Amino acid sequence: MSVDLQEHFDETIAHERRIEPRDWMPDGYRATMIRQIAQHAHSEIIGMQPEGNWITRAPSLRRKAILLAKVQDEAGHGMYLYSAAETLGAGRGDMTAKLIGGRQKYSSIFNYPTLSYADVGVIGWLVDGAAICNQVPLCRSSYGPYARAMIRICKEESFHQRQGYELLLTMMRGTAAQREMVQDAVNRFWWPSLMMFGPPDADSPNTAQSMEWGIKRHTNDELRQRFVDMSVPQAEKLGVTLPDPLLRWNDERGHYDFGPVDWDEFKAVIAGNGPCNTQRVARRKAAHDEGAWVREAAMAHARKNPERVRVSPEASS
Ligand code: BYC
Repeated sequence: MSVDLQEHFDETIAHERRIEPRDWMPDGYRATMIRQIAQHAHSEIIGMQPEGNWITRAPSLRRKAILLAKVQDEAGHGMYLYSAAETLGAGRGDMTAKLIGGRQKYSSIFNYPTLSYADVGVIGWLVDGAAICNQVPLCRSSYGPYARAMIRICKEESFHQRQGYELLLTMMRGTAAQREMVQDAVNRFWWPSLMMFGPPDADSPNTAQSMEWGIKRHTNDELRQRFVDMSVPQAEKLGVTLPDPLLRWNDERGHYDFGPVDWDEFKAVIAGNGPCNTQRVARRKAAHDEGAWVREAAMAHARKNPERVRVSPEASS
């Protein structure tokens, strides 16, 4: 590695300019970007499952159309993100194999079951809300293709969040049983939503380096706090109780204090032992296997029309 290349990289980061695929970058930066983008892409794709569970049982045509559009958006997000990872030399087939083999992660949140239609609303409100909190700063991430993908993703996530909140407002204006369903869903999803931001800063092995490289713009704890501060007034307006007896405004800090997150549960979930890990990965593997003929057909088509279609050899794996 020449000193010039390292200097150019450091200067690009220091001046808040973007690293592009053609640029030299340290191996560690490339590996970190692939790790984060692959994990993010896998989350979007696995994230289709919990909500997809309710498409055939949506309570009205309108709700079904909204949910279908949302789940399709998640597929699109996964595709932009896999493409962004490919610009770093990662192969899509390889990333999928790593996901299925448990060698790459996806967000812990998608290992919880969706037990009622209120969960669709709560996922929109809290899970997409947490995603927005985490992802808006990533629009300024130092790796160009990732930052640009995040701009579109965040716009769509913000529609997702609103549809969830609107669904919940509607249910809260309904019957006592509907209000109970919403409260039950909030009780189940609140703590796992806080875990989406990752381990506490003191136990986060990647944060310091990722902040230095401009990949992450805020620490896990900063974003978690921002999410809590944002959610409390929304919960009040909705008329639900957040399941944390220690949640209260702290005048001195200018933030809400909140109770301890169960990090043992988080560790178990990311180690593969959450309520739905096995089912989620098995479903992903089955979908991948069932789609083999589509990939083969696309490759056969590409071979017949080499001028019109340019695909990477990786697409067939
Ligand atoms: N779940 O050093 P840390 C969505 C892992 S998609 C699982 O803090 P980092 C949506 C972490 O990977 C949501 N694993 O890591 C989709 C690392 O392990 P490895 C996904 C987690 O990377 C559809 C280890 O723990 N969003 O919102 O600096 C429908 C130590 O952590 C989790 C993204 O991926 C977790 N929650 O920070 C609706 C956003 N947390 O990789 C919604 C982009 C941590 O060393 N990603 N780990 O084996 C990020 O912002 C960062 O990667 C994280 C973690 C904040 C998640």
